[in-house]
Amino acid sequence: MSALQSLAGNSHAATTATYDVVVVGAGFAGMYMLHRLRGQGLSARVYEQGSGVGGTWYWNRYPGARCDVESMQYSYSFSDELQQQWDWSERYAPQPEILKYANHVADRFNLRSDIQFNTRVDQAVFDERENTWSVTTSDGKTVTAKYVVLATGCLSNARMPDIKGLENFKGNVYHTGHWPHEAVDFTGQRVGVIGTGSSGIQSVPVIAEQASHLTVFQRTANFSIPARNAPLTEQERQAFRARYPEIRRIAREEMKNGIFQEVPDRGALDDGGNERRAKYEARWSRGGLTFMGVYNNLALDKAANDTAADFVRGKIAEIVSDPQTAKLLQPNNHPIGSKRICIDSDYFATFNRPNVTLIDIKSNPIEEILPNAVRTASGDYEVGTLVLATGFDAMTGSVAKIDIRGRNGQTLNEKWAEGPKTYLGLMSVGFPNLFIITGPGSPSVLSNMIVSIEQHVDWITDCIAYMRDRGFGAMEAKQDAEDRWVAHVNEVAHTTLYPQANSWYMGANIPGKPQIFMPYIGGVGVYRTSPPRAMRDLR
Ligand code: NA7
Repeated sequence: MSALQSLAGNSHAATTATYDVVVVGAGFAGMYMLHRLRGQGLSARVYEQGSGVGGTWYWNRYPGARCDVESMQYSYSFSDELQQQWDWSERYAPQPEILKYANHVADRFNLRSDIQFNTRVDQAVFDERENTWSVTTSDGKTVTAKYVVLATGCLSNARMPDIKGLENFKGNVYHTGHWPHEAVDFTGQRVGVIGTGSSGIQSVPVIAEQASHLTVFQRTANFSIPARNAPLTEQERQAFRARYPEIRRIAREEMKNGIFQEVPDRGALDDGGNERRAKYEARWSRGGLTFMGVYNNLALDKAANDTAADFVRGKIAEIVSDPQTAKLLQPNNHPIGSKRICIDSDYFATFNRPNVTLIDIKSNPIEEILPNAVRTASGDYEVGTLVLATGFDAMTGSVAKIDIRGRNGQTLNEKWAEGPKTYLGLMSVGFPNLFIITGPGSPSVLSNMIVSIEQHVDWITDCIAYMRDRGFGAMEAKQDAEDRWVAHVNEVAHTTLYPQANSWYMGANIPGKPQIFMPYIGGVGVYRTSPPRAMRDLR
């Protein structure tokens, strides 16, 4: 059935407009995409499910939510005026400030007039005769566009856990990734938090201060490094701003993760025990993601990794007074860094509070949620409010929700049934003129997202301009180029310790999801050298 026939069968669909480009999502990727497309004189329509801009920062409003990349680097670089004028208040920006920044960008670049809020994209169908996409939205309308850009985000599809009885719970249930817009007050309540990834680790200390009692249900202990968050001084901001062009260039071109930092020149086992410990101590005191940057082989060599993991386990034992609780909080089933390392403010110390209990649900699984309690194999824990910090269907979840049909009516979900297959994480064969920003197969979540977003947006903009200048109708990767890229992504991942963890990078947190390491681990610098050479891989 052709695309047009299939649309003709949908009585709600009425084609209302034609654009050069439809962009799905108005987070940091969608906003910058719109800005660049307008700069090319192209017409674009952005659809956004939320009522405002900001993407992941619009949805993740849970208490304690912060970026784990420092504010001066987790920001757009495309406008020097913007980066010189915006004042970040803290080393790690809290969610409300990042959302304010997103709104500032939307206003400053006058983006809102081309964004349709409260509108979900449900379907995109490629018309092979016309080389156009028909895009159907949740308001029942269908528009036509030559290009579709999925700016749907990597951590946008919050995942409700499949726990028996959840629907019978009498109190409020909140998911960290879908938090209400009004502040939630836990004062005097018995709260249960399920999940101890980054969202759980950030929210637990804040909730513990309000709740009469907090029970944390932990399935897997995670490594976490203190953020050492603090206000940024004007001098610190100025020091960064004065060097911004150089810092941004180095972050893009020379760093693996898109974050400007010192590059280690030795491995963990090249230093003696005392020297190594002193270096870990210094990084622990400084705080933040750069802890993992102290040596160059922590992600590659298990023996090297063990030295860092042992150091952090030792810190947990020092901080947590009750030895049994400390032991439970010490991660022991994955190399440090093979799951996204967490950055916290007083997480481990929170378990010294008299109103906080840790329950190990690995050895003692949750059996059922009762109207006012969580039932585990060993007993019931009374709770009046539940916080689910259970994560996302990461990297592919938001794309999979859209019914995307390419050549010969093939759906993207059919094509990706055994795992996502892309060329450079940007396109998928059989889906011409459809781009994914920071898609699976690109550095995306292993990098400073804004660095990767800007690179993809710039590439897509250049690609569209190239095609327009030459009057080309459609483009996609060649099959062998995609096959080679998928194999390369997989091969590089398996030279590291990352695949040893049951992480969302692997799709391991979603029952039934194919377990494939999704992001490209070669680093943003190496990755950046691929696209310009890639034109021969396209048709
Ligand atoms: P994560 O990192 O996926 O963490 C989810 C947590 O929830 C993790 O501890 C899971 O345990 C736990 N979980 C998930 N499902 C269940 C069920 N059914 N029962 C009990 N526990 C469960 O998500 P976050 O939101 O914290 O962070 C995502 C990213 O956002 C983060 O990496 C940063 O990049 C920002 P598990 O480990 O699967 O045993």
